[in-house]
Amino acid sequence: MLAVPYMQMRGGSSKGLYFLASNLPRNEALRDQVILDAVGRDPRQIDGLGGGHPLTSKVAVVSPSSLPDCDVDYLFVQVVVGENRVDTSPNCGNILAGVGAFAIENGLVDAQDGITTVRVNMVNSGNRCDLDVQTPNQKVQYEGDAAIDGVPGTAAPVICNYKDIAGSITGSLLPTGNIKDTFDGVEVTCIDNGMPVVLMRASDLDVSGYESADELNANETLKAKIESIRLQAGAAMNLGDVTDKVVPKMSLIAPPVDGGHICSRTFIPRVCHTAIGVLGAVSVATAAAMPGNVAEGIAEIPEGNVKTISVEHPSGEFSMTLTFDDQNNVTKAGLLRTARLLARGELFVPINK
Ligand code: NQM
Repeated sequence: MLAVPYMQMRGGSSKGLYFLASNLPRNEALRDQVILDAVGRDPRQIDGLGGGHPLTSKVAVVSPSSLPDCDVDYLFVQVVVGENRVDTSPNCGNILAGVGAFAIENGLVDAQDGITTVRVNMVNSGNRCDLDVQTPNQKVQYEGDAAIDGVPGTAAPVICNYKDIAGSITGSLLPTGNIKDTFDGVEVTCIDNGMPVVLMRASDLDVSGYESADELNANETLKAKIESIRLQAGAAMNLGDVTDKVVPKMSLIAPPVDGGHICSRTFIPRVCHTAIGVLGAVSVATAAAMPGNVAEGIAEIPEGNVKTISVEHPSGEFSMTLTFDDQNNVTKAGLLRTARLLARGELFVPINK
């Protein structure tokens, strides 16, 4: 067996394995085989450390940055549950929340006394995010008073400041060139502000948008309709054939009911998220703030160039502060996450099959 040093962390409302790139094979195909053996190849991931769900089947590969103004490069790898393959097309803002602590714990960044800013180059999208990690006495602090929905208890805050994330994967904020498109007779808004997402009015798909994730996951008719729209929208968003990709994500939207600005139920892309992805939420909020989008008349978006927008989801809400320029581009997205170190040590993977 090959012994691979690793850490397991909860990053935001996801959980994943974190590796130094230097501890994995350099060759990408071999690296992905090691990752599949580490996380698990079967639907239950019984022969690996994954949890059998997209949110617990994730990996961060971290290395010193190739860019002069960043500290580390972070590659996100989604292990596609039960399909024995990985997808590196999307980014993940939840796993990102643990990257700062991981970089400091592994000596890639020197901790300051107080707060350490770790400048991350997000390799999947080529965008940047600065993470403010709590480091009193130059040690990473995981415990604290910050709470995020989808995670029990409280932990130390990690402030994530994303820069210029429009068109992260598709090349443009509105990748179809339109604020609204129609697929299978359903009006949608296709957007990419950190994550390619398709917004659809829940009522147009014969659901309320307030159902639990379990109820929506049990609705096979709905899931088939969403997948048909996804395949057409993906091609129109310059993502090609998305049959085997985990983007675009699919968000059902409805009027807010719990003090937020818009209510969401997001498929990632075939399982309904029990909360919402970080960058998924940023994309939903950005779309909802643009004139003519499919959420007009549904979302209640605050005025001004700097807006704090709360996206309701099945287990609470997700708030972020978006700074818009005069062309309605988001120049900055600031949000709160937490992270926790769960385990560190060596993970064993077979060498010969
Ligand atoms: O959108 C789920 C998650 C994510 C991704 C997903 C994420 C993001 O909750 O930035 O965080 O959309 O697959 O971790």
